[in-house]
Amino acid sequence: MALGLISTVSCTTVLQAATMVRFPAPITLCTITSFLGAVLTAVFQLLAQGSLAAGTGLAWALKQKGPVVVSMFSPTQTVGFAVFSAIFPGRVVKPGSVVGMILLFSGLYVVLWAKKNETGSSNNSWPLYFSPQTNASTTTTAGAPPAMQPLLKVYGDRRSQPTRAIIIFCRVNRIDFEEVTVDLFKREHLSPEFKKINPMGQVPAIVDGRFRLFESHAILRYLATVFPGVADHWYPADLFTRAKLEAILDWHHSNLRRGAATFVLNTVLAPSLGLPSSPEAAKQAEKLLLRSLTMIESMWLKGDAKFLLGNPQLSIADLSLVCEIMQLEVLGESERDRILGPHEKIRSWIQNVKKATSPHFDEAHDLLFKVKAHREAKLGSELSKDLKTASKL
Ligand SMILES: N[C@@H](CCC(=O)N[C@@H](CS)C(=O)NCC(=O)O)C(=O)O
Repeated sequence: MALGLISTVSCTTVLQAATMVRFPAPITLCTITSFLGAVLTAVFQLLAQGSLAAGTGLAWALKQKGPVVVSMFSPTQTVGFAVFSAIFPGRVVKPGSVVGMILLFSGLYVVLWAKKNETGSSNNSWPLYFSPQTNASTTTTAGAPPAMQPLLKVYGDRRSQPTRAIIIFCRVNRIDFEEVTVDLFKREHLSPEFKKINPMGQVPAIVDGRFRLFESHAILRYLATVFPGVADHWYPADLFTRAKLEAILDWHHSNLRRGAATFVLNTVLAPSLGLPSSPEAAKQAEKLLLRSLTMIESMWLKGDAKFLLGNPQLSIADLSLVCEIMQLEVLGESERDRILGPHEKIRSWIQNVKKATSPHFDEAHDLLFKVKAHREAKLGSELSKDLKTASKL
Protein backbone atom coordinates (compact mmCIF):
# COMPACT_ATOMS: atom_id res chain seq x y z
CA MET A 1 0.00 0.00 0.00
CA ALA A 2 2.85 2.37 0.91
CA LEU A 3 4.54 1.50 -2.39
CA GLY A 4 1.32 2.35 -4.24
CA LEU A 5 1.19 5.74 -2.51
CA ILE A 6 4.86 6.44 -3.27
CA SER A 7 4.40 5.48 -6.94
CA THR A 8 1.38 7.77 -7.23
CA VAL A 9 3.23 10.69 -5.63
CA SER A 10 6.32 10.14 -7.84
CA CYS A 11 4.14 9.93 -10.91
CA THR A 12 2.25 13.15 -10.15
CA THR A 13 5.51 15.00 -9.34
CA VAL A 14 7.04 13.95 -12.67
CA LEU A 15 3.90 14.96 -14.56
CA GLN A 16 3.85 18.24 -12.65
CA ALA A 17 7.43 18.99 -13.75
CA ALA A 18 6.52 18.25 -17.38
CA THR A 19 3.36 20.39 -17.18
CA MET A 20 5.30 23.33 -15.73
CA VAL A 21 7.34 23.61 -18.94
CA ARG A 22 4.25 24.25 -21.10
CA PHE A 23 1.89 25.71 -18.52
CA PRO A 24 3.85 28.06 -16.22
CA ALA A 25 1.21 28.65 -13.48
CA PRO A 26 3.04 27.52 -10.36
CA ILE A 27 0.44 28.63 -7.79
CA THR A 28 -2.47 26.95 -9.58
CA LEU A 29 -0.40 23.83 -10.02
CA CYS A 30 0.68 23.88 -6.40
CA THR A 31 -2.98 24.21 -5.28
CA ILE A 32 -4.05 21.27 -7.44
CA THR A 33 -1.09 19.16 -6.25
CA SER A 34 -1.75 19.92 -2.58
CA PHE A 35 -5.43 19.08 -3.01
CA LEU A 36 -4.57 15.79 -4.71
CA GLY A 37 -2.03 15.11 -1.94
CA ALA A 38 -4.74 15.57 0.72
CA VAL A 39 -7.12 13.25 -1.16
CA LEU A 40 -4.41 10.61 -1.55
CA THR A 41 -3.51 10.81 2.15
CA ALA A 42 -7.17 10.45 3.13
CA VAL A 43 -7.58 7.37 0.91
CA PHE A 44 -4.36 5.89 2.29
CA GLN A 45 -5.52 6.57 5.86
CA LEU A 46 -8.90 4.98 5.31
CA LEU A 47 -7.35 1.87 3.79
CA ALA A 48 -4.56 1.55 6.38
CA GLN A 49 -6.32 2.68 9.56
CA GLY A 50 -10.02 2.57 8.84
CA SER A 51 -10.34 6.20 9.99
CA LEU A 52 -9.13 9.71 9.17
CA ALA A 53 -7.79 10.42 12.65
CA ALA A 54 -4.10 9.54 12.35
CA GLY A 55 -2.72 12.66 10.62
CA THR A 56 -0.82 12.47 7.33
CA GLY A 57 0.48 9.26 5.79
CA LEU A 58 3.95 10.32 6.88
CA ALA A 59 2.79 10.95 10.48
CA TRP A 60 1.18 7.52 10.52
CA ALA A 61 4.36 5.86 9.24
CA LEU A 62 6.50 7.80 11.75
CA LYS A 63 4.31 6.59 14.60
CA GLN A 64 4.51 2.99 13.40
CA LYS A 65 8.22 2.74 12.58
CA GLY A 66 10.10 5.84 13.72
CA PRO A 67 12.02 8.48 11.72
CA VAL A 68 14.94 6.39 10.49
CA VAL A 69 12.83 3.63 8.98
CA VAL A 70 10.46 6.19 7.46
CA SER A 71 13.36 7.93 5.69
CA MET A 72 13.63 4.77 3.58
CA PHE A 73 10.60 6.12 1.72
CA SER A 74 12.67 8.98 0.26
CA PRO A 75 15.07 6.82 -1.78
CA THR A 76 12.13 4.66 -2.84
CA GLN A 77 10.51 7.84 -4.06
CA THR A 78 13.72 8.81 -5.84
CA VAL A 79 13.57 5.51 -7.78
CA GLY A 80 9.95 6.29 -8.57
CA PHE A 81 10.96 9.71 -9.95
CA ALA A 82 13.66 8.13 -12.14
CA VAL A 83 11.37 5.41 -13.51
CA PHE A 84 8.46 7.75 -14.25
CA SER A 85 10.78 10.40 -15.76
CA ALA A 86 12.06 7.76 -18.16
CA ILE A 87 8.53 6.58 -19.02
CA PHE A 88 6.59 9.85 -19.39
CA PRO A 89 8.73 12.76 -20.56
CA GLY A 90 11.25 10.27 -21.99
CA ARG A 91 14.19 11.56 -19.97
CA VAL A 92 17.41 9.54 -20.07
CA VAL A 93 18.62 8.26 -16.68
CA LYS A 94 22.41 8.50 -16.77
CA PRO A 95 24.71 5.89 -15.12
CA GLY A 96 26.02 8.57 -12.73
CA SER A 97 22.49 9.09 -11.37
CA VAL A 98 22.10 5.34 -10.81
CA VAL A 99 25.43 5.18 -8.93
CA GLY A 100 24.34 8.19 -6.86
CA MET A 101 21.10 6.43 -5.98
CA ILE A 102 22.90 3.23 -4.97
CA LEU A 103 25.21 5.24 -2.72
CA LEU A 104 22.19 6.94 -1.17
CA PHE A 105 20.53 3.60 -0.44
CA SER A 106 23.71 2.08 0.98
CA GLY A 107 24.19 5.02 3.34
CA LEU A 108 20.64 4.69 4.56
CA TYR A 109 20.93 0.96 5.26
CA VAL A 110 24.17 1.52 7.17
CA VAL A 111 22.26 3.97 9.39
CA LEU A 112 19.41 1.47 9.89
CA TRP A 113 21.88 -1.30 10.75
CA ALA A 114 23.75 0.95 13.20
CA LYS A 115 20.51 2.00 14.87
CA LYS A 116 19.44 -1.60 15.38
CA ASN A 117 22.78 -2.53 16.92
CA GLU A 118 22.84 0.53 19.12
CA THR A 119 19.56 -0.24 20.88
CA GLY A 120 19.54 -4.03 20.60
CA SER A 121 15.90 -3.78 19.47
CA SER A 122 14.19 -1.27 17.27
CA ASN A 123 11.12 -1.28 19.59
CA ASN A 124 13.09 -0.42 22.65
CA SER A 125 14.74 2.91 22.01
CA TRP A 126 13.05 5.60 24.03
CA PRO A 127 12.49 6.06 27.72
CA LEU A 128 9.13 5.67 29.32
CA TYR A 129 8.00 9.27 29.18
CA PHE A 130 7.78 9.13 25.38
CA SER A 131 5.51 6.08 25.48
CA PRO A 132 1.72 5.95 25.61
CA GLN A 133 0.38 4.84 29.02
CA THR A 134 -1.98 1.95 29.36
CA ASN A 135 -3.04 -0.15 32.29
CA ALA A 136 -1.63 -3.36 30.89
CA SER A 137 1.36 -5.05 32.43
CA THR A 138 2.89 -8.40 31.70
CA THR A 139 4.95 -10.92 33.58
CA THR A 140 7.77 -13.00 32.09
CA THR A 141 10.72 -14.90 33.36
CA ALA A 142 14.26 -13.96 32.33
CA GLY A 143 14.89 -15.03 28.75
CA ALA A 144 11.22 -15.40 27.76
CA PRO A 145 9.99 -12.15 26.19
CA PRO A 146 6.23 -11.66 25.80
CA ALA A 147 4.56 -10.97 22.45
CA MET A 148 3.92 -7.27 23.21
CA GLN A 149 6.73 -5.56 25.08
CA PRO A 150 6.16 -2.40 27.10
CA LEU A 151 9.13 -0.03 27.20
CA LEU A 152 9.70 -0.29 30.97
CA LYS A 153 11.07 -3.56 32.32
CA VAL A 154 11.14 -4.25 36.06
CA TYR A 155 13.64 -6.95 37.01
CA GLY A 156 12.94 -8.45 40.40
CA ASP A 157 11.80 -11.26 42.62
CA ARG A 158 8.60 -10.91 44.59
CA ARG A 159 10.37 -12.38 47.61
CA SER A 160 12.30 -9.10 47.70
CA GLN A 161 10.64 -6.21 49.56
CA PRO A 162 12.05 -3.39 47.38
CA THR A 163 10.88 -5.30 44.28
CA ARG A 164 7.35 -5.44 45.69
CA ALA A 165 7.42 -1.69 46.36
CA ILE A 166 8.28 -0.97 42.71
CA ILE A 167 5.60 -3.34 41.40
CA ILE A 168 2.90 -1.87 43.65
CA PHE A 169 3.94 1.66 42.68
CA CYS A 170 3.70 0.88 38.95
CA ARG A 171 0.37 -0.89 39.29
CA VAL A 172 -1.27 1.82 41.41
CA ASN A 173 -0.05 4.53 39.05
CA ARG A 174 -1.08 2.57 35.95
CA ILE A 175 2.46 2.50 34.59
CA ASP A 176 2.75 0.01 31.77
CA PHE A 177 5.64 -2.38 32.52
CA GLU A 178 6.95 -5.83 31.92
CA GLU A 179 7.90 -7.77 35.03
CA VAL A 180 10.97 -9.94 34.49
CA THR A 181 11.51 -12.45 37.28
CA VAL A 182 15.09 -12.79 38.48
CA ASP A 183 14.88 -15.80 40.78
CA LEU A 184 17.03 -15.13 43.85
CA PHE A 185 16.83 -18.75 44.99
CA LYS A 186 18.17 -19.88 41.61
CA ARG A 187 20.89 -17.23 41.94
CA GLU A 188 19.80 -15.59 38.68
CA HIS A 189 20.78 -12.21 40.14
CA LEU A 190 24.42 -13.28 39.88
CA SER A 191 24.23 -14.29 36.21
CA PRO A 192 26.39 -12.35 33.73
CA GLU A 193 23.20 -11.33 31.81
CA PHE A 194 21.62 -9.74 34.87
CA LYS A 195 24.89 -8.14 35.93
CA LYS A 196 24.83 -6.21 32.66
CA ILE A 197 21.64 -4.60 33.99
CA ASN A 198 22.75 -4.25 37.61
CA PRO A 199 26.49 -4.79 38.15
CA MET A 200 25.75 -5.00 41.91
CA GLY A 201 23.86 -8.25 41.28
CA GLN A 202 20.81 -7.21 43.29
CA VAL A 203 17.11 -6.78 42.60
CA PRO A 204 15.20 -4.66 41.80
CA ALA A 205 16.50 -2.94 38.69
CA ILE A 206 14.76 -1.31 35.75
CA VAL A 207 15.44 -0.83 32.07
CA ASP A 208 13.49 2.01 30.51
CA GLY A 209 14.37 2.09 26.82
CA ARG A 210 18.11 2.71 26.85
CA PHE A 211 18.14 3.78 30.48
CA ARG A 212 19.16 1.35 33.25
CA LEU A 213 18.78 1.94 36.96
CA PHE A 214 19.17 0.02 40.21
CA GLU A 215 18.46 0.90 43.89
CA SER A 216 14.76 0.88 44.72
CA HIS A 217 14.60 4.41 46.14
CA ALA A 218 16.29 5.86 43.06
CA ILE A 219 13.87 3.86 40.88
CA LEU A 220 10.82 5.12 42.79
CA ARG A 221 12.04 8.71 42.51
CA TYR A 222 12.70 8.27 38.79
CA LEU A 223 9.29 6.78 38.05
CA ALA A 224 7.48 9.36 40.18
CA THR A 225 9.29 12.22 38.45
CA VAL A 226 9.32 10.99 34.87
CA PHE A 227 5.78 9.69 34.60
CA PRO A 228 3.34 12.52 34.02
CA GLY A 229 0.38 10.55 35.46
CA VAL A 230 1.85 10.14 38.97
CA ALA A 231 0.09 12.30 41.58
CA ASP A 232 2.21 14.81 43.49
CA HIS A 233 1.72 13.22 46.91
CA TRP A 234 3.94 10.26 45.93
CA TYR A 235 7.01 12.50 45.65
CA PRO A 236 5.95 16.06 46.43
CA ALA A 237 7.28 18.93 44.36
CA ASP A 238 7.36 21.08 47.50
CA LEU A 239 11.07 21.03 48.36
CA PHE A 240 10.65 21.07 52.13
CA THR A 241 8.25 18.09 52.17
CA ARG A 242 10.41 16.30 49.62
CA ALA A 243 13.58 16.86 51.67
CA LYS A 244 11.90 15.40 54.76
CA LEU A 245 10.86 12.34 52.77
CA GLU A 246 14.40 11.98 51.41
CA ALA A 247 15.67 11.94 54.99
CA ILE A 248 13.31 9.08 55.85
CA LEU A 249 14.35 7.14 52.73
CA ASP A 250 18.05 7.54 53.54
CA TRP A 251 17.47 6.58 57.16
CA HIS A 252 15.51 3.50 56.09
CA HIS A 253 18.43 1.71 54.48
CA SER A 254 20.80 1.86 57.42
CA ASN A 255 18.18 1.32 60.14
CA LEU A 256 14.81 -0.30 59.48
CA ARG A 257 16.04 -2.31 56.47
CA ARG A 258 19.26 -3.40 58.12
CA GLY A 259 17.34 -4.50 61.22
CA ALA A 260 14.41 -6.25 59.51
CA ALA A 261 16.34 -7.94 56.68
CA THR A 262 19.19 -9.15 58.91
CA PHE A 263 16.73 -10.45 61.50
CA VAL A 264 14.63 -12.39 58.95
CA LEU A 265 17.78 -13.69 57.24
CA ASN A 266 19.28 -15.07 60.43
CA THR A 267 16.07 -16.49 61.91
CA VAL A 268 14.11 -17.84 58.91
CA LEU A 269 15.77 -17.51 55.52
CA ALA A 270 19.29 -18.80 56.12
CA PRO A 271 18.15 -21.91 58.12
CA SER A 272 15.52 -22.81 55.52
CA LEU A 273 18.04 -22.42 52.66
CA GLY A 274 20.73 -24.38 54.48
CA LEU A 275 22.94 -21.29 54.76
CA PRO A 276 24.94 -20.36 57.87
CA SER A 277 23.07 -18.11 60.36
CA SER A 278 24.18 -16.25 63.43
CA PRO A 279 22.04 -16.00 66.60
CA GLU A 280 24.20 -13.07 67.71
CA ALA A 281 23.54 -11.21 64.43
CA ALA A 282 19.81 -11.98 64.85
CA LYS A 283 19.87 -10.54 68.38
CA GLN A 284 21.59 -7.32 67.30
CA ALA A 285 19.29 -7.01 64.28
CA GLU A 286 16.20 -7.43 66.46
CA LYS A 287 17.38 -4.58 68.69
CA LEU A 288 17.89 -2.33 65.65
CA LEU A 289 14.51 -3.34 64.24
CA LEU A 290 12.67 -2.55 67.49
CA ARG A 291 14.52 0.77 67.83
CA SER A 292 13.58 1.64 64.23
CA LEU A 293 9.88 0.88 64.77
CA THR A 294 9.85 3.09 67.88
CA MET A 295 11.65 5.83 65.94
CA ILE A 296 9.09 5.78 63.10
CA GLU A 297 6.21 6.07 65.57
CA SER A 298 7.72 8.86 67.61
CA MET A 299 9.23 10.90 64.76
CA TRP A 300 7.03 10.47 61.69
CA LEU A 301 3.68 9.03 62.82
CA LYS A 302 2.86 11.55 65.50
CA GLY A 303 -0.74 11.98 66.71
CA ASP A 304 -3.36 10.55 64.36
CA ALA A 305 -1.05 10.63 61.33
CA LYS A 306 -2.40 8.43 58.58
CA PHE A 307 0.88 8.46 56.68
CA LEU A 308 4.50 9.51 57.34
CA LEU A 309 5.04 13.18 58.26
CA GLY A 310 1.31 13.45 58.98
CA ASN A 311 0.54 13.59 55.27
CA PRO A 312 -3.05 12.82 54.28
CA GLN A 313 -1.88 10.69 51.33
CA LEU A 314 0.96 8.23 50.98
CA SER A 315 4.39 8.80 49.45
CA ILE A 316 7.13 6.57 48.06
CA ALA A 317 8.61 6.52 51.60
CA ASP A 318 5.40 5.03 53.07
CA LEU A 319 5.39 2.34 50.41
CA SER A 320 9.08 1.48 50.72
CA LEU A 321 9.09 1.26 54.53
CA VAL A 322 5.82 -0.66 54.81
CA CYS A 323 7.01 -3.22 52.23
CA GLU A 324 10.11 -3.65 54.39
CA ILE A 325 8.07 -4.34 57.51
CA MET A 326 5.85 -6.78 55.58
CA GLN A 327 8.71 -9.30 55.41
CA LEU A 328 8.05 -9.99 59.11
CA GLU A 329 5.04 -12.02 57.90
CA VAL A 330 7.35 -14.99 57.22
CA LEU A 331 8.26 -15.13 60.91
CA GLY A 332 4.89 -16.65 61.71
CA GLU A 333 1.97 -15.15 63.63
CA SER A 334 3.29 -15.30 67.19
CA GLU A 335 6.79 -14.00 66.43
CA ARG A 336 5.36 -11.22 64.26
CA ASP A 337 2.93 -10.25 67.04
CA ARG A 338 5.75 -10.20 69.56
CA ILE A 339 7.57 -7.60 67.45
CA LEU A 340 4.69 -5.54 66.06
CA GLY A 341 2.24 -6.02 68.97
CA PRO A 342 3.50 -3.06 71.03
CA HIS A 343 3.48 -0.79 67.95
CA GLU A 344 -0.15 0.06 67.39
CA LYS A 345 0.59 3.09 65.19
CA ILE A 346 2.78 1.00 62.92
CA ARG A 347 0.02 -1.61 62.58
CA SER A 348 -2.63 0.94 61.59
CA TRP A 349 -0.15 2.68 59.24
CA ILE A 350 0.40 -0.67 57.45
CA GLN A 351 -3.38 -1.00 57.08
CA ASN A 352 -3.60 2.57 55.69
CA VAL A 353 -0.93 1.88 53.06
CA LYS A 354 -2.57 -1.44 52.21
CA LYS A 355 -5.97 0.24 51.76
CA ALA A 356 -4.56 3.11 49.67
CA THR A 357 -2.84 0.69 47.28
CA SER A 358 -5.53 -2.02 47.20
CA PRO A 359 -5.82 -4.51 45.50
CA HIS A 360 -2.21 -4.30 44.28
CA PHE A 361 -0.68 -4.49 47.75
CA ASP A 362 -2.10 -7.94 48.50
CA GLU A 363 -1.49 -9.12 44.96
CA ALA A 364 2.22 -8.22 45.14
CA HIS A 365 2.50 -9.89 48.59
CA ASP A 366 0.70 -13.04 47.52
CA LEU A 367 3.93 -15.05 47.20
CA LEU A 368 4.99 -13.92 50.69
CA PHE A 369 1.63 -15.02 52.15
CA LYS A 370 2.04 -18.40 50.45
CA VAL A 371 5.55 -18.79 51.90
CA LYS A 372 4.13 -17.92 55.31
CA ALA A 373 1.27 -20.46 55.00
CA HIS A 374 3.69 -23.15 53.80
CA ARG A 375 6.07 -22.48 56.69
CA GLU A 376 3.28 -22.53 59.25
CA ALA A 377 1.93 -25.81 57.87
CA LYS A 378 5.44 -27.32 58.01
CA LEU A 379 6.02 -26.06 61.55
CA GLY A 380 2.57 -27.40 62.56
CA SER A 381 3.32 -30.89 61.23
CA GLU A 382 6.76 -30.93 62.88
CA LEU A 383 5.17 -29.86 66.17
CA SER A 384 2.54 -32.59 66.00
CA LYS A 385 5.32 -35.13 65.18
CA ASP A 386 7.25 -33.91 68.25
CA LEU A 387 4.11 -34.11 70.40
CA LYS A 388 3.45 -37.68 69.20
CA THR A 389 7.06 -38.67 69.98
CA ALA A 390 6.86 -36.98 73.38
CA SER A 391 3.60 -38.77 74.23
CA LYS A 392 5.30 -42.16 73.53
CA LEU A 393 8.12 -41.42 75.97
N1 LIG B 1 19.46 -1.00 48.47
C1 LIG B 1 18.94 -1.93 47.50
C2 LIG B 1 18.84 -3.28 48.16
C3 LIG B 1 18.64 -4.35 47.17
C4 LIG B 1 18.72 -5.71 47.84
O1 LIG B 1 19.26 -5.87 48.94
N2 LIG B 1 18.19 -6.69 47.14
C5 LIG B 1 18.23 -8.04 47.63
C6 LIG B 1 16.84 -8.65 47.60
S1 LIG B 1 15.76 -7.83 48.70
C7 LIG B 1 19.12 -8.86 46.73
O2 LIG B 1 19.10 -8.71 45.54
N3 LIG B 1 19.92 -9.71 47.34
C8 LIG B 1 20.80 -10.58 46.64
C9 LIG B 1 22.22 -10.36 47.00
O3 LIG B 1 22.55 -9.35 47.62
O4 LIG B 1 23.04 -11.22 46.65
C10 LIG B 1 17.58 -1.46 46.99
O5 LIG B 1 16.86 -0.77 47.73
O6 LIG B 1 17.25 -1.73 45.83
